[in-house]
Amino acid sequence: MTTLANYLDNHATTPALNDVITTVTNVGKTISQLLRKGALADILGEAGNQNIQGEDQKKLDVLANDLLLDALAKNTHCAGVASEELDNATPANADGSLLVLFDPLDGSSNIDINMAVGTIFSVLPYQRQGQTSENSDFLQAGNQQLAAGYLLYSTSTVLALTITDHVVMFSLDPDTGDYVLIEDNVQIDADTSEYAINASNYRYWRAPMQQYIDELIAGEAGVRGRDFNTRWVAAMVGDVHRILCRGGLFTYPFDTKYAHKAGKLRLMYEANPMSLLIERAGGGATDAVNRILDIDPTDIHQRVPVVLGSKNEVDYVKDLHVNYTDK
Ligand code: AFP
Repeated sequence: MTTLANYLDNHATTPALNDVITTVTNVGKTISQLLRKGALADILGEAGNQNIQGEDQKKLDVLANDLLLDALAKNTHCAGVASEELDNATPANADGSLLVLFDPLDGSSNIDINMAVGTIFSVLPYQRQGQTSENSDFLQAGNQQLAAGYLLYSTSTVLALTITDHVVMFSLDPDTGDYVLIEDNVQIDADTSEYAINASNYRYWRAPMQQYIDELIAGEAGVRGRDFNTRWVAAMVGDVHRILCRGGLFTYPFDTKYAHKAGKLRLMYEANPMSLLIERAGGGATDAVNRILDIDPTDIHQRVPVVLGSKNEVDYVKDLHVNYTDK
């Protein structure tokens, strides 16, 4: 049996990275326990305020955020933290060599209905050791990430993690508190017949995305020549986990539903970490055309359209967009 501690001792590129991932995943154990108690822990429902995204915060959004913030503030290797729930990045230890970004509770609209939620995290290098970190220190492309992962709180609590060139998965043993290795090299099939999208936004999509989904719905009778199936967890962590387990395509495309949002998902602490995991597992991740990990960020909360999953399907979406001509 290999635990996360064993794995990190043998694979973490530096003791600092080992320590920061240990801090984040230890908080994941606490969040997992709180979710298991659910309504009995008086942690469900609204917190009564909104985050910078203008979204109503759930009690657990705030609690998960505060637990991560407090733990990382005490970690000497962490120079600063950026969170979906905080307007600006929070400086931590100026001598730290790492920056940590997270969505503390992704899919929080699922909490009150007892459905899957998760924590998404990303680790970037801190280039100005000895100085107080600022928002601008976090504006690094996703291809600079030193590590990325998520905790999925579902029927069991699973950790997916990439530090080097592959993706590993651990399951949290509630009896021992250990994360136990269950997959040592996750690989995604290049082809799929399963896709995840919130189809209620169809009228807001660009024409190429409408055509792509029309083709999938046409199934065997259409140009794709085979039937497709859909899944939608309404928590990116759940959809990405399914794709890492059995392939598929996930997309939250560009839409005109809200003028100031390119799509819904955030680049720095949702799309980038998930894209690193997907690519390291042999999949693809684009904004429909461009590789997400190559996007140079301009704001820690900027949004980005996302198409990720089975490589050949992601490439099909790109070709369709690049070669699209109005009929
Ligand atoms: P919440 O955290 O507000 O529930 O949003 C989750 C999310 O950012 C992502 O995890 C889902 O894939 C997506 O939004 C679901 O969006 P819709 O509610 O529009 O389907």
